[in-house]
Amino acid sequence: NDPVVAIAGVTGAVGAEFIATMDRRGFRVGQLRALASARSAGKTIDFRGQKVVIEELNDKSFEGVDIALFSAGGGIARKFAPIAVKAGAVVVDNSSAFRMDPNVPLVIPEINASRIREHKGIIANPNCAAITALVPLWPIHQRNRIKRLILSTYQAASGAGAAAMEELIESTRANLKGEAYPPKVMPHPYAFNLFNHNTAIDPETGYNDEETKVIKETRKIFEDDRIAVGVTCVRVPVLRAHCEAITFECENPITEDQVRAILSNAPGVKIVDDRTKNYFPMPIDASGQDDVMVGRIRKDLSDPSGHSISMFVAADQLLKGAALNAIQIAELVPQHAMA
Ligand code: 11C
Repeated sequence: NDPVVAIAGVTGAVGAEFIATMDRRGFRVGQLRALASARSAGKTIDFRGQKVVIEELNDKSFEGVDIALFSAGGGIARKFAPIAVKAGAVVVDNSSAFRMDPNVPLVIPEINASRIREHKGIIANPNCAAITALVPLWPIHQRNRIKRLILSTYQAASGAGAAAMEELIESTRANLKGEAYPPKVMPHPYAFNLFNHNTAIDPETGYNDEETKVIKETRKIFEDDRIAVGVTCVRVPVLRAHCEAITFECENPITEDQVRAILSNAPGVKIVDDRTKNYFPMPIDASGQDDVMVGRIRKDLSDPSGHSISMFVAADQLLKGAALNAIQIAELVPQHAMA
C-alpha cells in the first residue's frame, strides 16, 4: 500500500529533481499525481518507465493524496497547501510561505528530524542558503555554541528557477557572440557579472529578503534566538550549486583541528580541504552531489582570542537546498512509513 504522492510545480527545476531524487532513493510511490499550471496540463513526464500526464493544479487535485510535495512558490502554497491538508495530505512545502509559522516545523533532517512529528499538516523546507550553512554548523554548535555567524553567499541561477538557468546560458552565449541580451528574468545582466540577490531590500535595514530569511530561519532551526547573524547574499553566474564564505565565533575556544574532527563524522557533510593542491569546495563539484562540501577550514585571524573559525562551503541548490531535503523529510512522515 504505497502512498499517493502529488507534486505541485512538477515542471520546475526543483520539480524535475523531486522525480529524479525519488527514483534514486527508491521513495515508495503508489501513484504519482503531477501538478502544474494550465500551461503544462496535458503534457507528460516520465516516472519509473511510465508516462504521467500533467494535470492542472486545482481545488480537487489532492483528493486521495497522502503526501504533497510543493515547489510552486509562496502564492500557490498559501492557496493550495491548506486545501491539500484538508483533503488529508501531509504537505512538504519548499516556499517561504509557512516557514516562520510557529505551528509549522522547519526541518533539516540532519538537525531537527524529531520536529516532523509535531506537524499539523504542513512541514516547511528551509531556504537553500540557510540549509547550505546550517548542515555543517549544527554539529559544531552542539559541541561549542556558535554565538555569532557572518556569512556571504555566492548563489547559483537555479535558486531563481529554470528560467534563470536558461538566462545564464543564453546571455553567456550572446555575450560571446558580441550580441546584446536584455535581461528577462534577472534584474541585471547575468553573463560575466554578479549582483545583489534579486529580492526586495528592506528600506530600513538595507537587507534583502534572502538575507532576512537566513537570519530568521537559522534562529528557528537552531532553536536559538540569541545567535547573532550577519548575511550578504549575492547571485553569481553559476548554474546550480550555492557557495558560502562562513565565519563563526563560538562561546569557548575552538581550533581548526577540532572543527575538522567534528565535521569528518557529520551527516550530510563532506570535507574537501586540500591545501597542497589548492583544492576546495567548488560549485562544479557540488553539482549533482547530496552532501554539503566544506573546506578552507582555518582560524579567523581577526579574532586572536581563538574563538572563531572561517570556512567555505558548496552544496547543490536543487538537491540538498531543495528537492533532496524535502524528500528526506517526506521519507520520515508516517504517511510514507506506514501507507
Ligand atoms: C535563491 N534561496 O537561491 C533562493 C531560492 O526562500 O526558498 C529559494 C527562495 C526560498 O534565490
